[in-house]
Amino acid sequence: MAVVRSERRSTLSAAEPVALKLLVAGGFGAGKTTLVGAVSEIRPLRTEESLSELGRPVDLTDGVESKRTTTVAMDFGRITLRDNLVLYLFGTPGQDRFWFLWDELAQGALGAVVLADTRRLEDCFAAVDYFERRGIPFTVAVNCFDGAELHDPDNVREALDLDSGVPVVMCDARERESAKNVLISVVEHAAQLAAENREPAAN
Ligand SMILES: Nc1nc2c(ncn2[C@@H]2O[C@H](COP(=O)(O)OP(=O)(O)OP(=O)(O)O)[C@@H](O)[C@H]2O)c(=O)[nH]1
Ligand SMILES: [Mg+2]
Repeated sequence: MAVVRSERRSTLSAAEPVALKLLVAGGFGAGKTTLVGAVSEIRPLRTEESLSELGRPVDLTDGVESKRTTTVAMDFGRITLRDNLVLYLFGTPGQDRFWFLWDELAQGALGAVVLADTRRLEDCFAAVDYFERRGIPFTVAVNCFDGAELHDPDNVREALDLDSGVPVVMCDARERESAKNVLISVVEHAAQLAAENREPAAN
């Protein structure tokens, strides 16, 4: 269930809060945990574990060699966008060995962020594929890491072979306002798709 209102449906008022679930996905080390932590108004729940020598053969750390920990289950945070709109954020683990968790995490999600690092753009292919196949609206957010070459959103769209309607935005996952704009983009995109689907088909 993507939209959760209180049980008292019959007495809904305009001011009653709506809670939406969003996923924050993307490749290993793209900044998912960072983004959830940057926007969350509650202390985010994290499930970080150390990247050990033992894990090296399984965990692909190329390009993120300085990374010391990784998410092994999920991140969880919350942000109130407006008085009556609350987003619950679920950050996915970035490594392939945790794919089995995705279906559980994605249940009831209204939409998703796919965080991309242009130095390793291919790492987010799997997340893009996942949301496309399930028809979950998503925004691609390019996390502009220091030192990474800046790319035009259209080039990123082309490289990821995205539908023209999928928003591509630039962000800094460490900055609250920047991360918040990414979430707004997802909500607006999902709302627009929902409105289009409600429109009667033209004859
Ligand atoms: N310079 C810079 N560093 C960032 C940015 N976002 C994240 N980082 C750093 O990059 C590293 C990876 O960030 P995480 O948020 O753990 O990435 P993740 O996607 O959650 O990683 P996994 O859960 O292991 O897949 C951390 O050391 C962050 O401090 C950014 O926008 N700019
Ligand atoms: Mg993480």
